[in-house]
Amino acid sequence: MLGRTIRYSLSGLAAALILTSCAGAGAGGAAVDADAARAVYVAPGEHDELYAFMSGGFSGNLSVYGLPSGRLLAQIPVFSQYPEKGYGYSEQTRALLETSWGFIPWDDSHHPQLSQTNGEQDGRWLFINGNNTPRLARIDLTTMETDEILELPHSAGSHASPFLTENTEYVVSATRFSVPTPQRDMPIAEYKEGFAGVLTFVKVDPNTGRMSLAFQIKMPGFDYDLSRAGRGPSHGWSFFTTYNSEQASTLKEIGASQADKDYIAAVNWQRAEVCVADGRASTIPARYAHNVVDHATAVASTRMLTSSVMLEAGNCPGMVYFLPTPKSPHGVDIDPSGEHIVAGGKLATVLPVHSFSKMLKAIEDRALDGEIGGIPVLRYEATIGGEVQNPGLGPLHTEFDGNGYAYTSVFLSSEIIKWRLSDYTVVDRVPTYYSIGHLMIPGGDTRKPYGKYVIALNKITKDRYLPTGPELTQSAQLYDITGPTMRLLLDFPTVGEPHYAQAVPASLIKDRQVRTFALSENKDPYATLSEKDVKVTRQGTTVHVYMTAIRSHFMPDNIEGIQVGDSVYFHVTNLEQDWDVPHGFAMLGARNAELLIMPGRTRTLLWVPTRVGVYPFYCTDFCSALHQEMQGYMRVSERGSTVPLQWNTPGN
Ligand code: RUQ
Ligand code: CUA
Repeated sequence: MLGRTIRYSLSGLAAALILTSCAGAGAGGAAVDADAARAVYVAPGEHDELYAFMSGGFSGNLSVYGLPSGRLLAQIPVFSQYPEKGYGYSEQTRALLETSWGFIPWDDSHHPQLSQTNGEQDGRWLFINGNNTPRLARIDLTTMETDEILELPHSAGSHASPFLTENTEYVVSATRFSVPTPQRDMPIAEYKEGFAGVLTFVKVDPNTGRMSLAFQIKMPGFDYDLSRAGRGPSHGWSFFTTYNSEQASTLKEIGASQADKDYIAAVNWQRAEVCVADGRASTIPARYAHNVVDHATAVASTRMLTSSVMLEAGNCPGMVYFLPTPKSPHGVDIDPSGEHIVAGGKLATVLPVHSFSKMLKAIEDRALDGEIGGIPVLRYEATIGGEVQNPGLGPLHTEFDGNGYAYTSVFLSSEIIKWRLSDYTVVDRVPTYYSIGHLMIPGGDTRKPYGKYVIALNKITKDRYLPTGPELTQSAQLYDITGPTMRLLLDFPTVGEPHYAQAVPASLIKDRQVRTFALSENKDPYATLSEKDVKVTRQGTTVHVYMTAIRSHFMPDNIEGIQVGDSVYFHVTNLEQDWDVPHGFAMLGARNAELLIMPGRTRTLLWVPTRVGVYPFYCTDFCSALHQEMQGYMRVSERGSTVPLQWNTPGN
């Protein structure tokens, strides 16, 4: 407000200076001009140019935004129950949240990754990690629904996850916290002797996307933070940052910050495949859940698996090398050519960039600096391609524009730096508001970035938005990177902490969006495909209601003969075959969720009535002019009552 008042009383340069300094102090931020507004304006009825998939952080889910407008389009539930859609509550989806620990209704999701073919986005699937209870999820981009969740055994905090090889051969994941492997009861003070870090390679079926655990690699007990796979010449390798190579087991903020350098672990997974085929790995007991949605029935089910293939890092020569890297690095990112391996040395004064070709040469020349647990350590001078000077304080993550420039997020100094890959020189820097974590260029981790925008994913917003009590929104900021200098265009709030995000040109997936599910192909065991087939059955205290929904009624809509304490399963089939006509279902006193049923689908909600009376249910989604009439009643009698089970049928 103050900035605006002053602007009217000044003119020209003086006004601009004041506006800029106000924005810098975060006083409402007027640092952008009308050009910026035009650049992000998507007129009513027009579509955005890109879909952005943003991790929901501690919400455990994923949100979909349009870019450049920053408009929120959808929330995709993944690791957390989502009552609005009945996700994780309906009988068809509950199994997705099963784990070896039992049913877990939440997680912390960090890194969305779009599937790739030849190092380019193919618009088929999106993978995302569950960080707390280590899991990987796959989302089908034609339905924007979670299709599969695989738990990762021998892991603890799957943070370096999920990072894809360039043809989506593998989804790769590493444990952040080393733990006793296999798990056992042991003193924490014996961390160095007994704890290990495990890297997991999950195979992806190229036709269906189905995941299966291929093999794991047991590594020294460091913390494994982030990862990226090589591409082009470095295809076949995956890179992982490590910290706490000191192997401190307490007060890590000090203990893990002693050494000048930690390591990037370079893992040749094609070599690992050979060692596994040669029988150098052992099959060890494990316990993990694999949850899959059957496409015919649209019902998820869980299979518990009991073993995994474990390769000791030291038992497969030529598979793993350590690249010394200053200091407690965070992100590791590979440029579109596959040559530059950029580490985010979060406590380092320079940004170290290893060279893949020098790394191969160092391996050939045996330019070694000792070994750790049978893993050769390469000499820093032999692998480093260059150091970016003056990168700011706390560089974390790097993405690429495909035009020879890299963009690195810098947490402590709250900025994005743009630097040239050819000579490691910083050419531009812009502030972010505030405390940027990840950043994202659409396709910025592929061979072909869509280098028009960079998005800052910020941890803290302070005074940027209207305050909302003690908890403030996190946010994203969109910058134009088509010119020589970066230009801020837009701030927009995000749902949960936007750890990472990926974006894809809308043209790649928008025409493949499923509009309805074919009713004739609905193989849900409780589907009711026409109104004349509706029925209610009782077996002991279990009641199954085979119900249909179509504008603007449920059939049956009146049911009597239900008793207190029954388990009533409402199997509601949406008979609509039109786009954008879901029906909702809500039952008074239901203690789990409502349902949202897509056209052609069946969803099931369990209701256990606890009181005698007559209670309504209704459609929660305003589907037609007579939506308010879309309702019915359940009559609940005493346990043991003689009221017969009855329901109305069409025309009756
Ligand atoms: S992390 S702010 Cu969870 Cu990807 Cu770097
Ligand atoms: Cu169906 Cu409202």
